[in-house]
Amino acid sequence: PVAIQREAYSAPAFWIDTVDLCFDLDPAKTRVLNKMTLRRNPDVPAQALRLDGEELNLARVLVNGAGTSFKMDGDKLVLENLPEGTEPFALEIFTTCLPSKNTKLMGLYVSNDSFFTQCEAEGFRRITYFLDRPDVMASYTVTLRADKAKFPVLLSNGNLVEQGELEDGRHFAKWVDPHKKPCYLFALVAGQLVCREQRITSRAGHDHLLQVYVRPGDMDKTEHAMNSLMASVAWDEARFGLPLDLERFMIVATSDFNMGAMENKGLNIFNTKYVLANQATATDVDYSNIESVVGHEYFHNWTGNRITCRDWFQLSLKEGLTVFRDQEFSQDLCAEASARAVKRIEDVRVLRTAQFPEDAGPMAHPVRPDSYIEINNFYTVTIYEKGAEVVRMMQTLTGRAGFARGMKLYFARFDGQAVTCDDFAQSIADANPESPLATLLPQFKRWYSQAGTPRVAARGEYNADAQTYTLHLSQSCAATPGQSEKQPFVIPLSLGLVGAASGAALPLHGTGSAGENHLFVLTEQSQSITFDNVAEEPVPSILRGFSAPVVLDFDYSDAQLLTLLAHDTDAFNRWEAGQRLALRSATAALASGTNGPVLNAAYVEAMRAVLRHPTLDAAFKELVLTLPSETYIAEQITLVEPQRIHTVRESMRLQLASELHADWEQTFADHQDNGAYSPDPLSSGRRALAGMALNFLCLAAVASGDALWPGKTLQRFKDAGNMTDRFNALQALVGSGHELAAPALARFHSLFKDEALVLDKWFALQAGAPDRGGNVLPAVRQLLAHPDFNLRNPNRARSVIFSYCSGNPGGFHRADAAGYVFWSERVMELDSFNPQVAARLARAMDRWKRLAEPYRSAACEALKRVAAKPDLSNDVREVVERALA
Ligand code: BAL
Ligand code: ZN
Repeated sequence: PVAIQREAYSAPAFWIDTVDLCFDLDPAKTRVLNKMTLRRNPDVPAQALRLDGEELNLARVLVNGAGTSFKMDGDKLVLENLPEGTEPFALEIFTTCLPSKNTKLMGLYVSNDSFFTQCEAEGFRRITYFLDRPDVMASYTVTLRADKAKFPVLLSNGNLVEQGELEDGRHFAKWVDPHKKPCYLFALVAGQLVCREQRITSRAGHDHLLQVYVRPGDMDKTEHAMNSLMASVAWDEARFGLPLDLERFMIVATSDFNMGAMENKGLNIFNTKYVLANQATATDVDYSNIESVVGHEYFHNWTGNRITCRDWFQLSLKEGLTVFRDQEFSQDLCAEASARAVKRIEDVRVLRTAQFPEDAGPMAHPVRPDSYIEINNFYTVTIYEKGAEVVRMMQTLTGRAGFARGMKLYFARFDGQAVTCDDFAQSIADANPESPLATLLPQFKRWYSQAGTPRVAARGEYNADAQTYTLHLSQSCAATPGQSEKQPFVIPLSLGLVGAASGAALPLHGTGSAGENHLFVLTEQSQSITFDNVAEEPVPSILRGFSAPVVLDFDYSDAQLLTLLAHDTDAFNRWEAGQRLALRSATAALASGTNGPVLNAAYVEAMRAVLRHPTLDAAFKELVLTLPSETYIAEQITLVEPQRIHTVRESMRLQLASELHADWEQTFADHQDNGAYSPDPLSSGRRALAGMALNFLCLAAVASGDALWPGKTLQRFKDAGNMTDRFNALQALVGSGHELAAPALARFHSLFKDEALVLDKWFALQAGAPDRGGNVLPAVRQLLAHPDFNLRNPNRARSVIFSYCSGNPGGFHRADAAGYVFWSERVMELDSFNPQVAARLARAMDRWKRLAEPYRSAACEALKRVAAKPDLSNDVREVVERALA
């Protein structure tokens, strides 16, 4: 396979102005008549038209109504004898495809007897021959014809302009999209679906119809998605002045979907996981995910659809920006500042546990990559979450109002176009000429071009006589594949000082900032900043709110961290202080090899103080009491012994469970909600903390042999009025390894055997359970043989295989290599029908080179076994070859 290079971009040789598609939908063989008008691009030397296609059967090609010669070059359809000049001409292509045999779930496929499409990034070529690239934007008219009884609902992008009956029990619907779009935003849906409808009037006074389509039987799970959609429409108009530009906006849910959801113009197609929720079947986390994914896809309507990407190297132009927007949306929906802080901590946790390892591993790539073999492999946490952090830093450097001004300029300049990350950054800077972003723009854009996570090393000096405090800061960034040297980044550091003795927020003098917070922009390799009139020795609170996606190295003493944990006015750094303390204990235990208690008394007492704190939010307490994950701990050390990390972390959990036992009992008692279920952040936080208490109480009970709490937990599992409480109770039994877990799991299965998304949870909980003597892998193998397991359904495959290989390091990294053998078998098995999902699973081995023996050699062998498979997809090949390089 050949790598595609960003630098090799050239404009298309032809433009496609209009596309008229007519589908005769039949699962076994669908006929597609594609009538286009094209014209040569006068800016590009005259050349043949080379159309993309994949797994299509070509029946006919007509140019201006007449037959024409053509040839095939691999998958491409090449037309050389086209009219000269730049006048439009008509091209008609008739093909067939096989939706029921489409196991890749890219292009047109069948799920539960309904038709769906997925075209991003390069799926449209599996529907018809086309210039399948995002800078070719066309106007679409789509006619769908199908058996009326089997496919009563026929949907495509835009507005329904005509529908009616055909012969033989068939019917048709014709849709016209009023907006030009790249083909990756094309969609169609046909099937037996029902819909929840809502009419709304925008702030600007326009009427719109919102619809959420699901399978019959799922209507009672659509209210939250609809509410989230309405909130999204209102938010984008209020915050960014971006209204809904369509009369009708549709969301359709399918249970077979490679991704989370897809922002097709006016016809979003969603994984059921991010649509369906009621209190009996969905947890608070599900509710919150639905809100952000519905928001995310809706916000793409402007950031992605109205302005799209020139090429796929610019993917973060729409994804980073849209993740930033969905994060802001969820924060803005929080009524309380504390809930906003909790959301920020959750987002940072994802970045640090998933993106930082990516940035340090074989798949490291810049936010705007320079090359790829398979674009599907670049829908990554770097493009999405790090990309969002880059946008967030732009907002930090220009201010909230300044950033909104920049967005306005971006739309004024580029609405309706396919553009680049440079175009976006330039717009934000140009709208804020006085801002540090404008003055530092070329350097700031290194965030787009340089991969790797920068480290900021900080050192403080307090001069009690002069009452000055100086922070010495320096930055560095390790080499990443293809980038050995890094230039300094622009790093906005939000800073404050906390009195070491008093715990007070100290006023900042000498910085030009009034108040207790200062934004210092680190641009050089090393810089210092001095604060005046610092009346007492301070503890620096650096990188407040995680103001840049960097690792901060500061040699805090335990006492300093305890001060920040108790007093910092910045909630993020308060949480971070607790994480640092826990991490420090874990790494010390790993280094010393001790089998004794890992956590010191001061830490345990600090956790007790947090639990008992009268005013802190429950959600915040739950975050503080959550120990750093095994994956995150592993990232902090050079030679990783996964079993040792698992043992150390389990012993930390047990210590928190037993030493805080009375506090957990009190916490559980204090966080009972008997009112109506509501998934709002405050109530969710209370349930999360109560669930955590139950987990620790069961853990302690298993250790002590006490039967009280497991019994109470089983009762709560039975009586729970919502899925969050029920699942937390089940998790407490499974997580503690108590014998009541087995009957509870059996009961849970029988209660929810017809609820696919709930069964996914049931599978995932078992595959992700804490390993005890190597018991998880045999359980996982049994789960694969369960009648409800179906490898072809991505959600189900993820629920077992990914939960084990990527989400359960203690169970996966076995000294006997059986976990890696299992991984290689599943990657190859999945690759034979769905390379995209297989390549995701392949990423579970990214960090193998840091493993200690015998894991390292065994992992390498497993990777080589996969790489040696002759008919491996490009998707998996790119991942495993990079891992082995
Ligand atoms: N564009 C692919 C799915 C998403 O990021 O919204
Ligand atoms: Zn997106």
